[in-house]
Amino acid sequence: MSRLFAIALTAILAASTAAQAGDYKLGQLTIRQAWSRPAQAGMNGVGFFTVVNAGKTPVTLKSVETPAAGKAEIHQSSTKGGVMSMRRQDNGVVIPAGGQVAFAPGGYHLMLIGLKTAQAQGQKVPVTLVFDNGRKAQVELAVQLAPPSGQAAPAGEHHH
Ligand SMILES: [Cu+2]
Repeated sequence: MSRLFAIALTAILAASTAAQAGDYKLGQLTIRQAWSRPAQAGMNGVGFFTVVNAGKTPVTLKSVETPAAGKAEIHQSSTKGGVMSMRRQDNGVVIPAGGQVAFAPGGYHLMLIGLKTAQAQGQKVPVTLVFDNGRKAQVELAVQLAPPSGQAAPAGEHHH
């Protein structure tokens, strides 16, 4: 391969992997398409996004912090016998090396318990994602009615 060609190829690769608007980078992690739904003050809010781990080691999302609610937890929804329930994920959620996990309706989500103010469409809700390596990602959830187009499939499905 000629040197010139190699340089051109590198440039193309760099362009195609450039972060999209609304992506948050934290080392080898990318947090994509962070969003929430409208909700009233005092109610619980949600948080959805996809975490992509380009690194060679798994990373665990341990906890979440937000000034927007009394407290924030990581939950997983599941359906058993037609009944949907939610469970707090006290051990966090592992993002596999070279993989991704979607926080999406029906699966993993952030639960913002006791919203201090109403969340209206178009607003941004600040949350801090705390990972097991001690690093924190500041993310804004875009309040909207429907999932962003092209959002990854719910948690549990892996993409290669
Ligand atoms: Cu929940």
